[in-house]
Amino acid sequence: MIVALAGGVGGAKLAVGLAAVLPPAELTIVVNTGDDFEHLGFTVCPDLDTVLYTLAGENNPKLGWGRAGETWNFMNEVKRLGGQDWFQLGDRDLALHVLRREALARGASLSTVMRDLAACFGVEHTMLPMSETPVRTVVKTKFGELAFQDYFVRLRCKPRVTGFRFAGAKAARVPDALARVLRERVDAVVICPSNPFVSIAPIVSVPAIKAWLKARTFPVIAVSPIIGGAAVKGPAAKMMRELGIKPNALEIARHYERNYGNAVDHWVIDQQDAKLISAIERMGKRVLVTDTLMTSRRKSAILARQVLGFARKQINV
Ligand code: FO1
Repeated sequence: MIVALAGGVGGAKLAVGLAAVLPPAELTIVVNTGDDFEHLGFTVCPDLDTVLYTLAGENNPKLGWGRAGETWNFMNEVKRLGGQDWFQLGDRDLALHVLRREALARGASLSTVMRDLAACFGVEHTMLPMSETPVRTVVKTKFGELAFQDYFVRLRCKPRVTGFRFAGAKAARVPDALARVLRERVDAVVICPSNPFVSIAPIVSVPAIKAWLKARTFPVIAVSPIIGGAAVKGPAAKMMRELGIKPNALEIARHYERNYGNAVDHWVIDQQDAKLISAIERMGKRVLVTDTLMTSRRKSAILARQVLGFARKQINV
């Protein structure tokens, strides 16, 4: 069983690659829910929906979120009627939000709702929320705290960050299906090239996941989300600079070491960062250098195959 920890666009892309090379029985994708929030009466789950739409081939590659071929009549009308329009919900995306709200209101768990929605989209691979209960990323700035979507969308990542916290993490309860995976034999964990602060950190803040990684007997392979000193998409490099960390693959490896102890055994970095190999190896890690820029589903599958081959080499040691 391979377990992938994923959030955001980078996470969704590698998840698609892993799903292309592994059968459903051999892959579990654990998805960040720290971006989630209540908005217009809906429980919005951006990373779960991005992974779902990307696995289904229904994602909007231009926006990096929501559905392909989207129309915006609902949002235009919300705006005309004086409602909040800073967070855009497309008409096709809206159907999923209405049905998710209905199911949650009936008492269905988030993992059940996502499992049923995945089935509607023909997605056979298992994608699980990191927690059935709310865990919300709070962004700390010099001027106070911001809910994640206020920071990310409403304020377009402009505020300088000073730190993060994950409200609800202590009480987080993993889905039963994930609790079973955490008890099963796992071959390796792949940390997808997602934002370490607001995609991976929330997942690792869930007590059952944190304890599982600490007591692990399997290798953990992380793919750097920083290529050549910049994030492929999103605010990861900006956040690193604001936290006084030089945005490069080496500093990402050091960041994980500082924050999660020896939680990552080996690193996959981009060929643009080959000069950093020896410094990362001096940390006691093995390094795979390859083209990590996933500009197509084919490239995602190629990277996934390389990451799995690299992981398998570590399993037999
Ligand atoms: N990101 C934006 O920058 N602007 C939006 O209007 C927006 C709407 C939106 C609607 C549904 C959804 O699932 C995601 C959406 N996102 C939007 C992305 C969202 O902010 C994610 O949290 C980020 O992609 C980070 O993962």
